[in-house]
Amino acid sequence: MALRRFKRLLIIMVILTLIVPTISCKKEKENKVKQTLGEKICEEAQKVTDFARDNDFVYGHASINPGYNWGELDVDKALNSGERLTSCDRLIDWVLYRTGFTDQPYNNGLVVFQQPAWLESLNFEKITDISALQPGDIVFMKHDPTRPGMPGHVFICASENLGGNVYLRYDHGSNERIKCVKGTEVKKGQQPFKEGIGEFYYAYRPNDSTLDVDYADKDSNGGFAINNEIDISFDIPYGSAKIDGKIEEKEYKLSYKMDKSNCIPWSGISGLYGAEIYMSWDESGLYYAAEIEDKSPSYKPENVGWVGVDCLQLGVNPGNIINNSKQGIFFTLGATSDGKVIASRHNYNEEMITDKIQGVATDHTKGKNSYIIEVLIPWEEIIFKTNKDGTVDTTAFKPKKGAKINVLPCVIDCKEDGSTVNCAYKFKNTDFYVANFVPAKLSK
Ligand SMILES: [Ca+2]
Repeated sequence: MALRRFKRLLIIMVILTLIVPTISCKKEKENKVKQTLGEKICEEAQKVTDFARDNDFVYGHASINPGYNWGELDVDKALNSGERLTSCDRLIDWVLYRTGFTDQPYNNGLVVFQQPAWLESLNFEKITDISALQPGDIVFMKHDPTRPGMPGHVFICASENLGGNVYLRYDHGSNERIKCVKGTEVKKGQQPFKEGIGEFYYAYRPNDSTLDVDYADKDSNGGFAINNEIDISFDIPYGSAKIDGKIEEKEYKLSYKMDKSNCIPWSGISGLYGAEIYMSWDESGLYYAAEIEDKSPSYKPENVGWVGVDCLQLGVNPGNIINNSKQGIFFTLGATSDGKVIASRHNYNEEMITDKIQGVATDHTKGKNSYIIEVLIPWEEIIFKTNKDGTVDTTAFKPKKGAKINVLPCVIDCKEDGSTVNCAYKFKNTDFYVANFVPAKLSK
């Protein structure tokens, strides 16, 4: 009997051991999800304003969106720790980036007069009644005299109405505000602080439908983890391809998908475009191809340069010879309407190399969902000795199995008339400097 009772007890204990942690984990998760988006915005605004004050940020126009540059709130990890600039609109970018709205331009960020349309595209609700503001609302003030109809200042509301339309706010609109000189209302030397709203324009409020975007991609960290890092490396397989604008399995054994899940725009705003990229190599050179999602690709007549045309790019560091502090050798590959690839090389020995590569573009006309660019870049265009000042000398690189050749693939989407770059996609933690290229090597 005793043995049977013991067995029963043992079974109950085992069941309890299995069940109890599951219950407590679930409870914790539910608690985190209960936080509203407005509360989350305020929580991030608190962290960001404390960080900017403690790390001596000053007022100015950041050339790199602080969301990317300081997303981790870590001075040592920031890409450009020399520039500690923030401003009213960059605070919004920064806080919303950390909240999960990471589809933002890498350079500069969204400026104040671009933000209302952006927030509308994210399903934020427009609020026009100043007395109804809530914590987490993005509040715009009138108005920029140089841009009629556009807001001139923006901050984050941090309280309910305290009476007489007085509110607390998070605001990076001046050195005084960044240093929290005014921050005596709640806690000395800290945001949020009380300041009159002046000429209220309107506000944008995150709501439930806002959750359709990145915010909804919840993970174990409550859904707001900042993870810009991707673990990616390329083994470029040995093999020859026929440059005909058709991508075939026998030509390219491996491909890499670039899309919203693993890429960010370094310029412009877009989450809609993606590309499948392909590489291989043989003794004649590097084969590079991509199928790029774009319903209205732009193209240019022959030999007018690359700027303002949809294109495919590849940065290369042959043999990883180029110093980490420098940019790689870049190839930009646009197309003409009749399917010829226009090619230019830049950073070193800059020139149009259209006649030195082989290239074909297909479906580069309106009406298709995607277009293809396929090229062979001969090794002679990659291995060369440049200026006497030693800017780059890659002649030590020998293309062979195991040779390192880090790369930066990039896809640029321009407006249909080629007037503006909408978006340029690159893998998330990659950048122009070869230190931030994708590790790659030639394989057999
Ligand atoms: Ca082919």
